Amino acid sequence: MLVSNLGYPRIGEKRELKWLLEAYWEGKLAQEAFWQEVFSLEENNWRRQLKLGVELLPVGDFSLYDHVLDLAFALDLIPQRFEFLRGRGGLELYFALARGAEGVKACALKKWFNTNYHYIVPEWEKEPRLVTNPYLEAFQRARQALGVNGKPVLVGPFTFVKLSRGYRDWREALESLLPPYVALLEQLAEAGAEWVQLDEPALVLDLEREEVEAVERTYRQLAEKSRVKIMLQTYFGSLSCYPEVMRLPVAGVGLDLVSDARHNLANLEHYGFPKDKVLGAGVVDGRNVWRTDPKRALELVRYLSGFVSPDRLWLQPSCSLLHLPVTVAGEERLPPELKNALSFADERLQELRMLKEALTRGEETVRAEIEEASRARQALDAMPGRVVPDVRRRVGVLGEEEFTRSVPFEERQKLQAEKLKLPLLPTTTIGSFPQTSALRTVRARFRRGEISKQEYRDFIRQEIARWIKIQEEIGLDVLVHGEFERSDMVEYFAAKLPGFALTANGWVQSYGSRCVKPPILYGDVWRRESLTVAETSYAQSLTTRPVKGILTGPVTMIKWSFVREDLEEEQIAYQIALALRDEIAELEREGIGIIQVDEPAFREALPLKRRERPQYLLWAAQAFRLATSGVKPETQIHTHMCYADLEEVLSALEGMDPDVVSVEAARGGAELVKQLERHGFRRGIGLGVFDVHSPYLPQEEEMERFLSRVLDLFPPDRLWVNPDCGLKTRKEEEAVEALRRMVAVARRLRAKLGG
Ligand code: THG
Ligand code: ZN
Repeated sequence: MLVSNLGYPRIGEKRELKWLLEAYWEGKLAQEAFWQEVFSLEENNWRRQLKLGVELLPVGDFSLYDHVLDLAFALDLIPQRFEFLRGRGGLELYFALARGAEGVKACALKKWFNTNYHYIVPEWEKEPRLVTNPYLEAFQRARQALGVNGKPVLVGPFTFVKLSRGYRDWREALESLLPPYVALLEQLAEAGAEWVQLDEPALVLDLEREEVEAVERTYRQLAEKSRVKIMLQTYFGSLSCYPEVMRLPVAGVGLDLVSDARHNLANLEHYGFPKDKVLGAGVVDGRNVWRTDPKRALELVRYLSGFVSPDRLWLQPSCSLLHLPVTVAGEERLPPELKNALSFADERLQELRMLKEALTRGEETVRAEIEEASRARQALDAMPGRVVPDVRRRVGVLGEEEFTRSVPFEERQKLQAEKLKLPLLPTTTIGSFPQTSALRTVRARFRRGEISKQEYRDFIRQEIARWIKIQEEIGLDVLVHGEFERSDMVEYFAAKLPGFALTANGWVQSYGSRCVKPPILYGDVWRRESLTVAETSYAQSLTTRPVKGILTGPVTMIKWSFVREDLEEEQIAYQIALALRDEIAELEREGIGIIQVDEPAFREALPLKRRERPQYLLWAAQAFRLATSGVKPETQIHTHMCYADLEEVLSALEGMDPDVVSVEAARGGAELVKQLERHGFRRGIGLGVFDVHSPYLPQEEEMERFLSRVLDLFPPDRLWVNPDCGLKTRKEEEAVEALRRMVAVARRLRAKLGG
């Protein structure tokens, strides 16, 4: 029985990788020094894992930006538009794909399955071929530095194809990957690697018959042609082609026995486990932060021992630990009962070692640790705030009327038009404006206690007032306060809502050097104080134009946090929804007539398996309605989603019963409008007419052409004009100029329409 790890957080305990990357990009760190520091971080990560008892050390999972990009790069899948950069060396080219370069757009970022991690989408403009082998290099570094025979980790061919774009035919693409994979594995075998972990999370998706057959073909050939042992690693759910995968000639199969474990276990029970393979048993959670229940985990492993002999059993996390912060140590500001009940990456590895000890040397040897873990879990359950009877009662008695607006949309539309008196094609923004370095400095000083709460608040108010003026000057129709009080919206709301806790240093990589610090939702959620009323109504007091209130919806609050497991997500969503409902009622009382509840995570929260989607969509839409349906008919409810790819969630969008939806539309917007019309979606729709993530200013002609096209398909009285997302990441001058142009376009079209 061995302790194996699938991947470790790259970013470093103190976000060392972030600082190195940013220093290098800013030209403050020379390339040689950069590499040296990066390798030392990588080595440090290895040492930590070894010290914590990892026996099969993942190598090559560390990445300067993203592991999917690493593989695309090794396979020379460099789009033509970057070719002119080749002369500048590998590192420049690599970062250009990730971040763009002068006049050249970066490759797309997409969510890695249903996580909050983004990968770089490989673009296939030509045949892949192996040009470098970063896994071999990492393997050799580990051996040289530590004398360890590491386990190289890379994305497997099927998942790689699934995540890529630009090939003509996926079958051909998969086929074309065989030679470079064989070469890559051969180099590893040559260097003395015993095992290679090929990550195939795509095998937990719903697969077509033809896809399963292609997977079988690919792995048969790979296994046949390579001397290294293949651990075919799956995660993020149960394997959707269990019997087929078990028949493959690979040396091991890794299963996620935490998320959706039921199905994997049922398959194990039904089909058994092949005698010729190693079972990589994902028995501790790589996605969530709760300490493992050692008794249950031991029971699970004992059960597995009935199917596979101990020498063929690896204990491992359910997926890479990339999705967890590094360590709980140092989180002294958390309530002790909560801190004790948590397990981040390092603690997960300790749990694995403890399980191994218990199973190989007897439970007595780790009796104290087992008892301690059980006690910690009980203490969590007994924590104040874990169960708040009033909250449970309120959710328990919800009736249909709390989920339903008093009048249907068609009538509301008329009442809202009368009250708001907006022009045709009203212009607005999504909520956030650029956060200046002055603001960030003031916030940091406030956090350090160098300035008072009053001074901090005054500064925020100044920013709000300044931007109300700017928005009036630009001529926007519906204003926002600008969200200057929020660094990260989820963190901001979590800080105010009982039931959430914030860590001091619980960073998780989101993409490249960017990290988030997901709140920990451990208790019942309720609204103790106003969340946004002060800032929003202050903004409204400065202008006669309507100011739109901006909140974050229940699904996004859940999806971007680490969430308790003793209560169904549906129930948690209703608790959050009720807190928002009270906030919205207060905003309404304060004279706010338009309220936007953002759900940017609505789509990524969609379960990977189709069979689980209808239920999710139902409660997710209900939670939104619970939050928003208490308002008067003339109060207008908006929602915002950060993408145009709405096909999967269209029916739920209707079920949310919003008055206006704003979406990204800069690409494929006309298609989206047609789709919405076809589905009979008769609400207001705000089309993102420019891409806020691009540093290039939008052209008026382009926006005008786009909107004119849309107006051929869509009634002008339900069309809004806005950027495709918040403007937080833009520079102030850029944001102002882009909005000016947007308003100019809207006005011209309005004149044409005779409005
Ligand atoms: N909030 C949260 N999760 C998210 C997003 C968010 N996940 C998806 C998407 N948005 C991710 N996008 C980003 C964009 C910017 C940053 C992180 C994720 C970012 N982070 C700062 C950094 O790494 O320097 C840290 C921010 C801070 O100091 O709080 O810039 O909007 N929860
Ligand atoms: Zn957005």
